[in-house]
Amino acid sequence: MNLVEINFDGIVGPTHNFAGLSLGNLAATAHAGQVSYPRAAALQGLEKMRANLALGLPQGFFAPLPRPNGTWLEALAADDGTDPVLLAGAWSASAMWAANAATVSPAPDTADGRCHLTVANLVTMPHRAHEWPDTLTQLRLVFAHARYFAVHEPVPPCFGDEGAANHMRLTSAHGEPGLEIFVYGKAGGPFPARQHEQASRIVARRHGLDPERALFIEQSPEAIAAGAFHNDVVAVANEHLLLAHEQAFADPAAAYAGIGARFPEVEIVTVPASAVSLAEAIRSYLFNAQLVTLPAGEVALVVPTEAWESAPVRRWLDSMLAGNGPIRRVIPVDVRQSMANGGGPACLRLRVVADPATIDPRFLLTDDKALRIERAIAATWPETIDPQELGSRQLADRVRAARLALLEALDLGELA
Ligand code: SUG
Repeated sequence: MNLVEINFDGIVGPTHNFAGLSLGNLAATAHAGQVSYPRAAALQGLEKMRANLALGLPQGFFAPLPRPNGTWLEALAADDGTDPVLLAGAWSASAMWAANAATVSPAPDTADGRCHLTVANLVTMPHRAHEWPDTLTQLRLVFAHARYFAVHEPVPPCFGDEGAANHMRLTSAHGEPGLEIFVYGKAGGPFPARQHEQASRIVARRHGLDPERALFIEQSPEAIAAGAFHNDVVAVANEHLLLAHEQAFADPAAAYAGIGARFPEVEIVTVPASAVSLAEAIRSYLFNAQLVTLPAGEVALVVPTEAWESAPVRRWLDSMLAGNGPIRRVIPVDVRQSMANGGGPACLRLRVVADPATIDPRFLLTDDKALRIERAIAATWPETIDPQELGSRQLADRVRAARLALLEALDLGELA
């Protein structure tokens, strides 16, 4: 088996809009009501994928889900469109943030030697709670080979689960067994704690993880209160390296001791609040970066331009690059439209360690497919959406046709 890390990015859907639906996600609430640029958003996401592909990183993608979701509105008896929040929820393109699609345990970590995926129920936010049925359909298509993959239903809705955004994996190499770290929040603060401990424990048991190689860590309540609605806003891991803000975890000393005891090779780099405050880390999304090992072995951090342009973050990154720290390259990417809804480079992708030969090849990016995606987006995605337009029948027809044009270009008619 050729086990490699493949990043599956969610293609930004044609209904991308700013409705301010996510309490506790400061970027999303700050942009509520503004005009969005779905075409530019999708092209930005595509350029990020192309740049990673050009670096020699295997790249996959997920198609946007069918939106507006009329079935959901009907089930809520809200299809008359008079409830603006539910209406916006039905139109949300939030499935673009593929880090919330599922939690993934690669084959070397699981009891049956298959790669396990549990689709996230996303129950905390109504506009995201209706993603999972269509996401599950798509995951079962991408990872259809039952000899290599097990794709599970969501955990019961009494336990909130937000997928890989609260999950990190430490390992000597992607294809080797790893330590899986689940980060959960506790309720009681000003904003919802979206990842429940029980949900993480259910996922770990279902995936057949060795209890010695699964760790459950509480996220710091002050990080959630400051706007870190997912752990991937304040921490990121790759192979043996963990990069985290000093205030990421409720009890950092215990967290690091627990990690060190189970995975002694770990290298932990913490960014002190004196260098980058929690507020600036969340504003700039320094940690919502893709920490990747390039084919030549060099470690790179793919950061949003907002992080690169932040003076304190830049100082910290420059000192990392000037010294002999583990990160040797910083690659800024422009995903501003997604960022304005609280989604950085890391939110846009789901990491799957697998042999590409075992995956439906239609979901693996090539230069030719990128061109087809680009043409479909450029020809059919709306240039702008004013949140006032949500509910318009004309716009609904247009965005449905746009998605179908993309599916056709990718030979993915069964998702129509
Ligand atoms: O769930 N934003 C998403 C952003 C998700 C980011 N993902 C990770 N951190 N992995 C969310 O809050 C905004 C949509 C709106 O407000 O209209 C939104 O859903």
